Order: sequence, then structure tokens, then C-alpha cells
Amino acid sequence: MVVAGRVLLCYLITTPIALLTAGRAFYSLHTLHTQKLNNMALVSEFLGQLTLNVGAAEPTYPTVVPACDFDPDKDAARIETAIKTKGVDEQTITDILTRRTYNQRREIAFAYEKRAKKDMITALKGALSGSLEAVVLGLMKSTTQYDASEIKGSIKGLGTDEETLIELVCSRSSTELMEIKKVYKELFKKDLEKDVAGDTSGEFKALLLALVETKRDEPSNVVDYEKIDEDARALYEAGVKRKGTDVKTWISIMSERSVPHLQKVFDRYRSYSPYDMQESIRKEVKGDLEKSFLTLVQCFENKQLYFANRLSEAMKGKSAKDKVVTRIMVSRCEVDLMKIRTEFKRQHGKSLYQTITEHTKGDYQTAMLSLCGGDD
Ligand SMILES: [Ca+2]
Repeated sequence: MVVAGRVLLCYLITTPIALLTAGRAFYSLHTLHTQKLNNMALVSEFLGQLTLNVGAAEPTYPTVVPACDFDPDKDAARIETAIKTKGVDEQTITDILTRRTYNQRREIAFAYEKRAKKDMITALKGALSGSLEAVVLGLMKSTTQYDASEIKGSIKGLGTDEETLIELVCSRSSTELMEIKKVYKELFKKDLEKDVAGDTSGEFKALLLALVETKRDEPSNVVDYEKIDEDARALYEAGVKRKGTDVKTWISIMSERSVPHLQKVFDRYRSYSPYDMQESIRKEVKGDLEKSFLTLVQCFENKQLYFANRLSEAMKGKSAKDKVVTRIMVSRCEVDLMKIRTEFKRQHGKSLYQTITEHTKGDYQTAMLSLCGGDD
């Protein structure tokens, strides 16, 4: 009881700090240094961004929360020793970095650079390899930076990893996409819209671009039943009712309406169509366009269930699809992984923790279990 109380107290104390530091999430290490100059303009810009972020923030259900009794110097020293250890002490690196929030990891990197006189990320890159390296380097990015980098990774070079691109663009909220666009530009000096347009075509391209434009309405307190009915009928008339599909109408409704509105539209849709929205998508369109619409609708209905199902699929075979598992665990651990765990257990009868235990191994498994944060 005393222990539980202490942990709760620590959480209550660290949560406002996490909120305060959340505004810094998009600052690069470079900016972190510049902040020390105590430039008034920068401070006011920082405060502006902080207000903006907190105002737009949805409630989060993280599995990774601020560590209590956090000492960045001590962590940095342990990581320095772990990197220098012959054969590299992966366990210590994993233990520390998977149990600190992004903001704490940045502080560790700052402390590391001060003491070791070199960049921690570069040092980690040299010390680690394979799936574990991907996890640790992913954790050194903010959620937004990570999402932006994953999108970049899915479209760079010859060919496109459509599956990854669809997951990222169709599952992220408008607010998240707005932040991703900003960070994408900062990181890669290119517009996300242009890169997406350059790597896709046809109606698939039109849908992704409409989403990246982030024209979605904010949820409203007023339920507009007329509009709900109108949209439901329009979706039906553009698809199941007619020969062929008026994809343009589907795209505009699904990229511009708020999520709570669309949830009601899909309910109402059943009074027009013999098939529900997902069945209708499967009947009307194919390929990447079908996958994109399905991802969108699944996320509108229950985003955490969508991720739970993605994780389950990625761990169906004998060996897990590490890339998919890593991406979801790293990108959602400070967002909604706790809820994904609940959906996973409910839908698949087995806990996410148990499933990871059975389908992964070694240091990578340790890292995934640590991000998972516990059994259900
Ligand atoms: Ca049709």
C-alpha cells in the first residue's frame, strides 16, 4: 500500500512535468543547446508551442511513463559503460532507454554528450545492430519525428512500402498529421505532400493527399443529424447503389468529416446499404485504395483495436514481422499502447505480453516486453 501510494505520488508529480516538457518534443538536440542561451524570443515561441500542444492533446494511455527518481547523469554514465563493455551490454542500454520517456531520453543524451564528448545516438548506432538497434534509435526520436522518419523510409529509394505508408497516413489523427508535416519539413527539407504525390498514383494518391491536407473538421458538441443522414446516403449512392464507384465523394467525406460524426454516419449507413461500410469498401474498391479505406474506417471505429490486430497479424507466423511490431510498439508506447493491450487481450484471448514472449527472442524481446509494460 505504501509502495503503491509512493508510485502514485511520483506519477502525479511527474505527469505535469511530462506535460510541461511535452512542448519540447519537436526540438532537435541543436535547439536544446540553443535554448540554453535563454533567448527571450525562443522562450516565448516555446511557450506558444506549449499552449498549442497541450490544447490539442487528446488523453493518452501510455505504457512508458516518466521514471521516478530520474537521474540523467547516472543513466548517461551507465550507458557509457554499457557501450564500452566488450561485446556491448545491450541489457543495460535496453533497460534504461525503454523505461524512460522521450523527454527523459533527451536529457540522458544531453548528459551523455557532456561527459563522453560525443553524440549518444551515434555511439548507440555503432554499438547496436539489427532489430534492437532499430528500436533504440526509434526511441531516441519523438513520436512525431519517428512517424515522419517511418513515412520517409516507406517512400525513399526505388519502389514504395505501401503497407507502411497506408498504416501511417491512414491511422494518424489530423492533429498528428499536422505535426508530422511540420517535422517532416524540418528533418528532410521537403514537403510531405510532394513526396507522397511523387510515389503514389491515381485514386490512392488522391486519398492520401486529401488526408495529408488535414482538412478534417474538429469534433463538435452539436450532433448534426441531417448532415449524418446526408453523408450516409451520399456514401451509399457513391458506392453500393451505383455502377462503379464515385471514389471522389468517398474521399471527401472520409477526409473532411470529424471522427465522431463519421462513427454516426457509418451507423446510419446501415439503414441505406445491405452491407456495412467495411463490407462495402471490400466490394467497391481494390488494392491499395481498398486497404487505405479499410484502415481509415477501422481507425474511426476503434483505433486501438486496429493496432492490436496489426500486432496480432505481424506475430502470426513462426517469426514475427519485427518491422511492424517495432513500429507500433515504439510509436504508440507514449500514446495509447495501454489501450491497445486491452483490445489485444479482448480480441485475441491472449495478452500482447504473452504473444511477444512466444514470437520474439533475445534482447529484442526484452525491449518489446519492456515497452509493453506488463502482462494482462
Ligand atoms: Ca458500386
